Parts: sequence; structure tokens; C-alpha cells
Amino acid sequence: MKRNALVGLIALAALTTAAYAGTIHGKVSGVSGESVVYVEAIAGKTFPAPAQHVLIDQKGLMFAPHIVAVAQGTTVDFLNSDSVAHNVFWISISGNKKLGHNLGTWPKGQKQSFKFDNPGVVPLLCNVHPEMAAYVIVSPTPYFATTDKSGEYKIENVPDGAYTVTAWHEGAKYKSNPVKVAGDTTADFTLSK
Ligand SMILES: [Cu+2]
Repeated sequence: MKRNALVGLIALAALTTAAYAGTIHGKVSGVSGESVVYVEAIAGKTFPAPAQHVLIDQKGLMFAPHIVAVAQGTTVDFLNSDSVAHNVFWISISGNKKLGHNLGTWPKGQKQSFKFDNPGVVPLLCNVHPEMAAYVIVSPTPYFATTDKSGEYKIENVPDGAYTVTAWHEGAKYKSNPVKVAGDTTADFTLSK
């Protein structure tokens, strides 16, 4: 093979890798348990609403799971599996009270759905049981992950580029950091109350 052709092939392979192989991974510390890490809105880019619904169950007087991360535009199905009636409401999304909503109250075996078109943190409550609480984190991009219990996370298939990445944890101050993604990229966060 001629040298020029080989150089061309290597360059093409490098470009292909750069466009598809970005990964953001790291650790969220300073807090214990699950956090959510997501890439903030990217100028000039929109993403189709995911077709697949996500289920949040109400079982044993608890929301399950307690923390759910979804991409903007996702429809969440809220199921009541208890023999008592449950309600679902939120007073705001990321503090914006205009985005507050009450889905109503329904009995066992029934569900209500809601499409989360606004990104942000949605603190779920049930007005029948004040102790019930959960969070939906609506990521403005499809690039998000929930950490494991030790705080480790991995967001795959992120195109190379410069982004703002936010780490959120229940009861802590969220943190947004600039992250330049080039292939396999590390981004650690330290959160505090
Ligand atoms: Cu309830």
C-alpha cells in the first residue's frame, strides 16, 4: 500500500473514532448514594423525544425507584400498586412554580402518564401520604447517567465537544462544570450540602 493511502486510512479511522466513541465517566463524591450526572443543553442541537416510557411505581407507600433520570420529552407512567389511593403532584420544576402540576389521585392497578417536556428537577410528592417523595431528573440531552451507590458513573456515546456537565444529588447543591469530551474523558464532581 502506498504511504499516502495508509495515512489517509489512519486519519479516517481516527475521525470515525472521534465522532462516535466519546465517554464521560468519573465519580461524584462528598455525598453518599445515587447522584445523577447529565450534559446540559447543547446550543443548536435538539433531540427527538424517546419513544419508550419509564415506569414509576407506588408500592408499600413509597415511590419506586426513588430517583429516576430521563431525557427531555420522556413519558413517565405512574402506577399505583398499593391497595390505598395515591396521588402524584409537584409544586415546581427546578424551582419554576409555573411548571407545577397535579396528576390526580387514583386507585390500585391504575396509572397516569405525564410527558416531561421541560428539563429540570421534578420533586414528586403524594398529597395522601406526606412522607412519600421521589425525584425525576429530566436531562435536556440524552447524555445522562445515574451513579452507582459509590458515586461512579459512565455516560456513553457522547460526541466529542465542549459541554457543561451537571451533577445533582438529593439535598446537596448541584454543580455544573465545563467538560471537554475527547474520546474517553474523566469528569469528577465534589458536592456539598
Ligand atoms: Cu401516597
